[in-house]
Amino acid sequence: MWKIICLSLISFNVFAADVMVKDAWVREAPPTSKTTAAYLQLHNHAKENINLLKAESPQFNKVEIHNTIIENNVAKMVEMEKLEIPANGMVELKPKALHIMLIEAKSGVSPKMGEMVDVKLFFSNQQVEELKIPVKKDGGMMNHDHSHH
Ligand SMILES: [Cu+2]
Repeated sequence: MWKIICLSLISFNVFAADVMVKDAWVREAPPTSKTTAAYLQLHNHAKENINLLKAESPQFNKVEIHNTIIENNVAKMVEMEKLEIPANGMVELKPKALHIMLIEAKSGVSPKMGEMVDVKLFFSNQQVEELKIPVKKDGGMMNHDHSHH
């Protein structure tokens, strides 16, 4: 009986690590903005597709999974109900593409470079990832808040 319990604990741990998060960072927003975005890579080591179902942060009122689409030459963000990570594959969230939108910092100011943002990710395989993501500058050219001509 004891053996069975141990084995099931081990297999649960393996199962829980199906998704690996890499290279996570949060973009430092302009001083006037309460909203920013998180970017990261999601690696799926399972033999099945896994969905990212939702994200949460205690530092923000709302967190959404967004994609950026170009419509009539204008970059527009759309909310996604879920984000599929293909079996043995990878999805990259990056500026001007998929991202996790961190909406309305509860402190009234979005986090500055050097600070950390707590983000919790919920996946369809029951996996929950608790992340501490560093805030970084975005290199200047990837700001999707700018309107296009
Ligand atoms: Cu967005």
